[in-house]
Amino acid sequence: MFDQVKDQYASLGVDVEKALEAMASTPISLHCWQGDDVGGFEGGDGELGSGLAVTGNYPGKARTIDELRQDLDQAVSLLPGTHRLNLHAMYGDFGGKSVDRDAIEPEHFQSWIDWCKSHGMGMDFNPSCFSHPKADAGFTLSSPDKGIRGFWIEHCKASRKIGAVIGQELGSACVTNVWIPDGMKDLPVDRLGFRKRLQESLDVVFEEKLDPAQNIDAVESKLFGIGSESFVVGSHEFYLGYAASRQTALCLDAGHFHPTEGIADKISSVLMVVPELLLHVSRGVRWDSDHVVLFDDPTQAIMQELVRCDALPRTHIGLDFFDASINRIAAWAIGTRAAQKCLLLALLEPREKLREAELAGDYTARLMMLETAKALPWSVIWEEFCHRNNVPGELALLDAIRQYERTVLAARS
Ligand code: RNT
Ligand code: ZN
Repeated sequence: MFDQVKDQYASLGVDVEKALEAMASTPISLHCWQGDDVGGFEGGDGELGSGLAVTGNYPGKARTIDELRQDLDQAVSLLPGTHRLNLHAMYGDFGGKSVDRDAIEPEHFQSWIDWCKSHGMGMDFNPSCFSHPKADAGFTLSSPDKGIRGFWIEHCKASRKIGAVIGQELGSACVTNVWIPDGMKDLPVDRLGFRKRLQESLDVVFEEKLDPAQNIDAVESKLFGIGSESFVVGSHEFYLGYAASRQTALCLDAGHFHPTEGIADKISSVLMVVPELLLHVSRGVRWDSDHVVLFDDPTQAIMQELVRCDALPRTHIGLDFFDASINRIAAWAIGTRAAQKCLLLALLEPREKLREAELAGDYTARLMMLETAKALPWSVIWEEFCHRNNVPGELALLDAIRQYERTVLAARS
């Protein structure tokens, strides 16, 4: 079956083995926070704030570092290919001590680095500028309070240093992504003041030059959050300008735009002005609700753009969703595999033929071929990819998830 399908693709000028090689060498950065509803291990109340919300109370959530690692192991065993871990600063291994955010050190992340090393995985990092008393007033790096601003500047600086150690130890650059919740429920009168302060703070955070082979800085914009409906300091325009002028990477989160506004069309433009792109592949439903990613049109469009623009080498693909209403490991597996399936479909596109048709002005052929490509048996290639990686195919996935639920998660209540 596979060989037959391979020939079929070859007749359209598509090299299936090359597509599979690209799949194998494109990691997805697994966000640790799907495993415990963005709780972290600081030993506080784990109350999520700053406009983020996780709904649902599906049993079996990871309560400790060991449980989270066990769950990540399980998730990884369901994913074809080699992936990365995306860790938030609040998930440090603090050994029961209370370490405030401005005091985090590489040593608090050594056990995660070792975990990644033993798994042959790279690692990405994020300062956690939310769910903290010093973020409760709604502002961090743009706060009018100098002390608050200073605290978060120190946290972000410490995070970059940790990022560099991660990159050095794992031999693969760590993407350290700064997202802050700063914004207002109601209409501000001094937008400019907040944005100037944010720019100044970021410039201090990024002052120290780090080796890009170890740490890559990224900044993430947002449109609105719960409690920041009228104003977000770090808007898309703000960060596009910031990243372009400072040559940092830009993070596009699929849920951070107007509900019908996709990020796919932004990719080619953004890559003209910033060196690298970070994606938070997510799915907003009516709002930035962080639903599990699906094999849907917006995600397909994102992956198509990455392939069509030859942008994979300059793009870091991360995920950002957190659903507590379903089995959390299933959420990781379904969402990550959906992103991978979209990428595979994009890699299997008869690109040359489509491009030729477009350049010749033959839009009839272009439209027809796009439809034909959807109808080709791409899922046979997907099953082959799963098989070569010794992970369950689509029909075996649910059983594997249920088995772990019965043997491991059920014991956690
Ligand atoms: C919030 C941003 C941010 C967070 C994570 C936890 O709207 O998307 O990326 O979801 O850092
Ligand atoms: Zn995000």
